Amino acid sequence: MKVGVSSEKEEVRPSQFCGSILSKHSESRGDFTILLSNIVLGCKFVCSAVNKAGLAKLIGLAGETNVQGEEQKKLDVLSNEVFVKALVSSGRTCLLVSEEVEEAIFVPPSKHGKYIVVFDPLDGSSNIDCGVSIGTIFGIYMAKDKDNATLDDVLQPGNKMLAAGYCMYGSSCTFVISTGNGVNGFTLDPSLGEFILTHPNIKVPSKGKIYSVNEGNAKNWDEPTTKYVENCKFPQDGSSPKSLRYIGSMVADIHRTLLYGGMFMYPADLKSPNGKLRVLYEVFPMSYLMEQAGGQAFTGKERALDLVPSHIHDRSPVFLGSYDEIEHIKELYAACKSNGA
Ligand code: AHM
Ligand code: MG
Repeated sequence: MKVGVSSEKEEVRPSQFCGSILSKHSESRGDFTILLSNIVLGCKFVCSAVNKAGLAKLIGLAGETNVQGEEQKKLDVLSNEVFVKALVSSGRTCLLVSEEVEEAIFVPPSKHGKYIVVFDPLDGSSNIDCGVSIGTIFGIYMAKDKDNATLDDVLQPGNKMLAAGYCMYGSSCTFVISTGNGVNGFTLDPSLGEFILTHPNIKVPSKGKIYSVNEGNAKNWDEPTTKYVENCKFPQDGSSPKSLRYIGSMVADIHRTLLYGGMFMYPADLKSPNGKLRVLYEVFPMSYLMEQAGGQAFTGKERALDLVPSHIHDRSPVFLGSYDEIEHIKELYAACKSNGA
């Protein structure tokens, strides 16, 4: 019997989806495949740690504060170490940016490779202790000169990313990736220890019946966000109200949005004019995936992937989801601008 969810499908691994990268770089020697294998290995390791977190006493605070001023959890610390080691030891990276580390990490020359990886090793950390889905998010850039990489190599718009993806540690472990040629999803078969292609060529529905936002911030929202959510609840066109779903783990909320359609947003508000989510390793990878799946990502001012970060830990408001939903929020921002609001 063939391995996979459908008996008609061959077993396909994430590294086999490197085709579009390899064809863009005819000099390719399999470096990207090796890099991706190490990322996947890191995900399997973190998945295993997440699954036994309660038993191994890996939940709770580690007693340190990260660069965002948030308390680090033990699993955050562990996940960061796992990915830094996996990426450095791949010998294919020269520069790393992690949510958990204040400064960019310059890889020692003996391990230099041409890729730059930006990542959030364990996103949704407020959900760890209650066993709700959490995940790893990553994006990959290419350095101009691997032996002289600088911060400028990483302070680039998201449209320069070569690939992006996430791994969700939920009721199953799901790895989703795009190398610029569509989006594919894989599910970890724990008995094999391998990711199997279960969601080929993911396309986000052009309309959606779900909106996803932390509504506790509503009193500080701007007018377009307020109007959008009001319209979700009290549509004026006779359509049914939308459902609200908010997990508070970006990976899980985006995964649902990719599969079911709708809108996920972390907008600006009066308290946080730049929103909460980090440009390089949260907004960009998810925006890349959403566009590759046929959806859109918008900041309230521009296409999210056109942003140019000026600092590695910059934040931005973001609206991600079905094509038509993002068109709607764009119209609301445009109307607000023309009214001078
Ligand atoms: P984290 O990197 O500290 O986990 O924060 C990011 C998370 C996202 O996964 C999620 O979308 C958001 O924070 C939830 O924030 P809030 O609790 O303000 O709704
Ligand atoms: Mg995060």
